[in-house]
Formats: sequence, C-alpha cells, structure tokens
Amino acid sequence: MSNRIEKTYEAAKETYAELFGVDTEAAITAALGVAISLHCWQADDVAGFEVKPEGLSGGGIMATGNYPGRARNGDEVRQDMAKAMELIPGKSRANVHACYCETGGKFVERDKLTAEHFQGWIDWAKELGIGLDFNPTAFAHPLAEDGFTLSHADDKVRNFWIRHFIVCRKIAQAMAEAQGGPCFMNHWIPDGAKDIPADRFGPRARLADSYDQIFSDTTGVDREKCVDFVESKLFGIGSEEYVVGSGEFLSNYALSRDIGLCMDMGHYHPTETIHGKISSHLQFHKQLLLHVSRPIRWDSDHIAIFNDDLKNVFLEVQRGNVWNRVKIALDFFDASVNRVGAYVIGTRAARKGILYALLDPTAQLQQYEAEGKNAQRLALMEEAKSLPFAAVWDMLCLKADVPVGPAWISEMEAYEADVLSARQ
Ligand code: RNT
Ligand code: ZN
Repeated sequence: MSNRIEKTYEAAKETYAELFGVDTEAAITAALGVAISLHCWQADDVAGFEVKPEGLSGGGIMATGNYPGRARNGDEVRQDMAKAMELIPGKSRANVHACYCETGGKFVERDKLTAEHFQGWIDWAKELGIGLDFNPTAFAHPLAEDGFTLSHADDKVRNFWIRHFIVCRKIAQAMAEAQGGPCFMNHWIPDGAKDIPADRFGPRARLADSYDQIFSDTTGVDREKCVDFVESKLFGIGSEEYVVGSGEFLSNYALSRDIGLCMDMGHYHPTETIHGKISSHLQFHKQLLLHVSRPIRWDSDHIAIFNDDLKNVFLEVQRGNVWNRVKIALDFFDASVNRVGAYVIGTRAARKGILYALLDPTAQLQQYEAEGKNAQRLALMEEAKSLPFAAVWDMLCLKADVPVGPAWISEMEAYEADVLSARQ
C-alpha cells in the first residue's frame, strides 16, 4: 500500500513541479506545521462538566442529535479527542471552554474559577505535547437566560460576567505559562434579542464598557501569553433580530483596542462567505482567528468539509501570504453522528484545505494578473483544480503516520465498538 502511494505521489510531485512550479515537499511540510485547534465541545455536545445547582438551565447554544456515545466527563472527552488526533495528520491544539472545568464534585460559580480547575487539561496537554486554547462560557447559565450577559442592563448581572471573563483570562495565562507559549483566548457572547429592540445603542455601549474593564485588567495577565480575540455573529437562536456583538461592532472594537478578531465561517449571511473579508481585515487588524465551521440555513455549526468555502479561506491566506497572521480553530458540534468521526472529518478537511492552498500556483497566477493576462489566470486556476491533489494528501498522511484515505473509518468503528458503545 505505501508502495502504491509513493509511486502515485512521485508522479504527482513531477506534475506539480513541471507544469505548475509548485514544490509538493515544501507544501506537505508547511501544511503539517500549521496548528489546528480542536474544540473540546464536539465530544459532548457542548454540555461541559459543571456541577450545576438545582434549576440551572441551558440556553444560548444548541447541538442537535442524540447519537449514542457522548463523552460524560473530562477523561472521556480527552480520550475521544486523543483518539481523533491519532487519525488526523499535523499539528493539533486543544480548545477548552470554561464550562469544562473539573471542580471535584463541588459547585464552583463561574466567577470563582481558577487554573486549578483545569489542571486535568493542562497535564493532559503536556503529556500529548500540544498547546491549549481557552474560552469563557457565557451561555447555559441562569444569568444568561434572558439573552444578555456582558451587555446586560442590570449591573449585577453584567458585573458577574465581567468577573467571569477576568478570571478566564488568568486561566488562559496559566495555560500559556504551563505550555511555554501563547494561549489563544476567544471571547464569544450570545447577547442579542429575538425581536426588534427599541434601543440598539445601550447594549453596545455596555458591551464596549464591559470589554474595556476585562481587557484593562492586567493583574497577572500579559497579552503575549493570553492572546485575546472577540467573535462576532449575525444571529442566533433567540437573537434573530439583533446581535450586540455584530461584525461591525466587534471589528471596530477589536481594532480600536488592539484585540484580535475572530471570524467564524458560519456567522454571516447565508449567501456570504468569509474569504473575501480576510484581506480587508488584515489591512488593519494584526491577526485573525478563524473558526472553521459550515453553515447550513439557520445552523452555523455543521461539521467542516472540504468544500469551496473552506478551500477559498485557505487560498486567501496563501495568496496574501498571511499564514503567520491567522490562527485556526474548529467550531462545529454535531450530536447526530459518531462524535469522534465528526472531529476526524472536520479536522482532516481543514488540513486538506491548508495543503490544497499551499499547493496553489500563487506566483504564476499573480504574475499573469500583473501582466493583465486574465484568461491565463482563470485558466490556470481551473487547471489547478484537477491536479493530482489526492496523491499529495495521501503522502502527507503517510508522512504523519496516520491512516491514509478511508482507512481511518474502520478505526473509528473499532473505537465505537470498544469504547463508545459502553457509555450509556
Ligand atoms: C457560537 C460561537 C462560539 C461557540 C463556542 C462554543 O456561535 O461560534 O464560538 O461555538 O464558543
Ligand atoms: Zn465560533
């Protein structure tokens, strides 16, 4: 098998080099080195491990489906993520939400969380040799029930969330220190209204003020280690009409305060894609966090696949040569299929997208463009689509020592039979 892959690859390598001037070896090495952060919340449908007092409810976010085998605690989530990582080529990170704290069976309110409650994650990441990223959790909580958190009109509620975000940055800092490198911290809030608000200004003024309080807290936090991003959204369930942290609001906020901007592929109008926005934002913003997801109608969180939207995002990064200014994280949650399978499908798709972009004949395309040869430019773009990409992808998997092609499916099935099926 590896013989066949090597032979096919050698032919592909020649085709890429001779006809397109592309070095497949360099592309494979570069593609394996781009970190992709795997979100812990695919393993358990965004449930988390908080010990919840009576009456504590959900809200703000929703996974649909009830496929058996959901992870029920930290060890199971980590076990599933580690299994997925065995089947995924290239550099991984793990992205943890605050509600995935482990508090030893005791209820700990979100504004009292500390790094101690994430020691299980920190130790595990060290063992695997991967970095951790972090997120405050501003949903699935009684004080998020009416749809407002950091922009809440009641200062008691708003201050609670400010305190939560402040302690979360300290946790991110501790993660960064433990791993000897930055922890990318994403601040997403669900705030918004189902129907037409009479005041769109007030919540936005309060949100700006809350963020200012959060980001100006420098006690024990430095921006090289805890690297903050804010994530916008178009609408959510229960915030169909108005989202406080809209694209414009958060882009302006982030830029004016020197905070990173996060774009989730699923957070725009259904006919809108994000690749065209990257060059606009990066004229002004220093860096972007990209949440790789797949929007379908009202849902922004289907499993990422190797489609045009995804290819275009990475092609844009390649053509602008901004690999060092984007961070890549996954954000989808599908509870209707084998969840380890969901991780592997989505992460392999993202890695494919990265490799696909790194194999782009960018130099030639841009030269045609400079010479006004636009038929040639479009022709080469079209021809590049039918290059033997699969052969290079298979070689990447081989080099990374992960299953090639559909071989991982049977490993997923075996894991389901051995591990997942025992979970009630
Ligand atoms: C929600 C945002 C956000 C969340 C995670 C769980 O619409 O995309 O990134 O998915 O924080
Ligand atoms: Zn997201």
